Amino acid sequence: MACAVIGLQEMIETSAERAGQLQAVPDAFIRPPHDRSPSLVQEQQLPVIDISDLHDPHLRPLVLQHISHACAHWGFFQVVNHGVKDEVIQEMRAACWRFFNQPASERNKFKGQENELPVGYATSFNPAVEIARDWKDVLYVRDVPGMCSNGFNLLPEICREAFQQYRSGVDELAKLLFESIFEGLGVSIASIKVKVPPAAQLVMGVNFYPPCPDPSLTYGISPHSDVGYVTVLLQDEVPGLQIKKGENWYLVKPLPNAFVINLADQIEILSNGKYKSIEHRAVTNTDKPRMSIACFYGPLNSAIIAPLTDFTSENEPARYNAVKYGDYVRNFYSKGLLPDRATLNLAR
Ligand SMILES: O=C(O)CCC(=O)C(=O)O
Repeated sequence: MACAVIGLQEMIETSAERAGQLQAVPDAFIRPPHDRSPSLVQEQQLPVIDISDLHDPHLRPLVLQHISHACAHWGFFQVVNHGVKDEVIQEMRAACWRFFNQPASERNKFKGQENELPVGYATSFNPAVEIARDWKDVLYVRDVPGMCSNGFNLLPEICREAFQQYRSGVDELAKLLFESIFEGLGVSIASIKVKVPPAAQLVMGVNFYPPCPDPSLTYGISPHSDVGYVTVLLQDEVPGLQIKKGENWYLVKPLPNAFVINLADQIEILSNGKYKSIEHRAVTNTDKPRMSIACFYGPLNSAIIAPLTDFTSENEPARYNAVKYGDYVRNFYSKGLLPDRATLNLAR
């Protein structure tokens, strides 16, 4: 379906104000004053975990302890020595830039808002319902078995192979982490296979945030929690990602070639709230474009997700209702991004 909303990048490129630069934030992006990013952000570094020892049966328990501590206290952590080859990461970054550096006429061949197509080039999250648009465009690609064709085979040739290679590497990492997260909670790998619907769908979003004339008026991406199981995010060297812990916001400092891992809503539901899905957002800056590549792993849309009996008892009743993941996703995409982890209300 063609999308009528003009993308941010195109708006900037065709700006008549001064050869391809906007001098002010257009009204469509300006948030109400009570709903803008406060400037106070904590500097504390999130956990950084070397996961190479997950493959060593003697050292694995120690790494699992680190992961479980990070999940319980932060819900967000960075991983290094993760096994995804450096050249695969570099080629992926280059491929993303190749896509966004094309003329608008080429990019717009893929135009379509999120959740509409197997591959799409979209702007903000859901401009049809947002009070203020986010300062970003996104190239997304989906592999949702049973729902649509595998978008990775439909990408433009200038980036297809790099995306496929990158996806293979990150799939392996996600599987390793998915198992480790449950093992850290005391669920054995054998039980996970029986009790937890597999992480069988992937939505990848390449976020492109152009420099913004006044970052205090708008967000790169509004506060939200992710809806699936886990997200594996690659940032570039430009800071922007912030997460909420208690009442404070923390910057996730970019580390070269580290992946940022975060827990999403379905892990909170399955673990009956032992682990939390964490609210996060991205802010913009005046000088540098920023790019992030998010891989959102989730179950099949037909999967029913409910707290595992491992985490419920007479004293600890289920805190979430069973939900069909497809309904959860539909609800998510029908709204703008919601703060305060409000997507979880569907299971409460
Ligand atoms: O750009 C980032 O660092 C965050 C991206 C994000 O939260 C998302 O794509 O949902």
